[in-house]
Amino acid sequence: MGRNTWVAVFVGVLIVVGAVWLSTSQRQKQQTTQPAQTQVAPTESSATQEAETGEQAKEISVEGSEFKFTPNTLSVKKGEKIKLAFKNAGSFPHNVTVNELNVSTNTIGGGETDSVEFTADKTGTFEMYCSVGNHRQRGMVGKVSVE
Ligand SMILES: [Cu+2]
Repeated sequence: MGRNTWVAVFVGVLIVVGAVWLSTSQRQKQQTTQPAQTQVAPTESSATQEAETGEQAKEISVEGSEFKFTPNTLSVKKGEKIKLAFKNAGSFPHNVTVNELNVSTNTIGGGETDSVEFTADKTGTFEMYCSVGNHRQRGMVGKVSVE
C-alpha cells in the first residue's frame, strides 16, 4: 500500500475513535445529569400528592391487651394530624378512648385492628383508656401528652 493509503486509513481510524469518544462522553453527560433529574422528580410528585390528599397523618401504633396499652404514653404535637392504629393483642374486646381529644376507636376483638385519625386542638396530658366493662378500673389506661 502507498503512503496516501496509510494516511487515509489513519484519518479513518481517527474519525472512528473520535466518534466513539464523542458518543461515550455524551452518554456520560446524560448519566451524570439523570440523578439530578430523578432527585427533583420525587419532590414534585410528593408535593403533588400532598396537595391532592392533604397533610399526611403521622401514624402511631398502640397495642391493647388485658389490661394495658403498649406503649402506654403517647406524645403528639398540637395541630399535627395523627393516625392512631390500634391493635388488640389480647383476647378480650378492647378499644382506645380519649375523651378530651374526641378519640375513640371501635371496640375490636382479639387480633383485630382499627384506626382513627385525629388532630389534637389543645395542649395538655390526657388519659386514654379502654371503655369496655371495667377495663379502665383494672388498669387499661395510658397518657396522651400534647405539646
Ligand atoms: Cu379493654
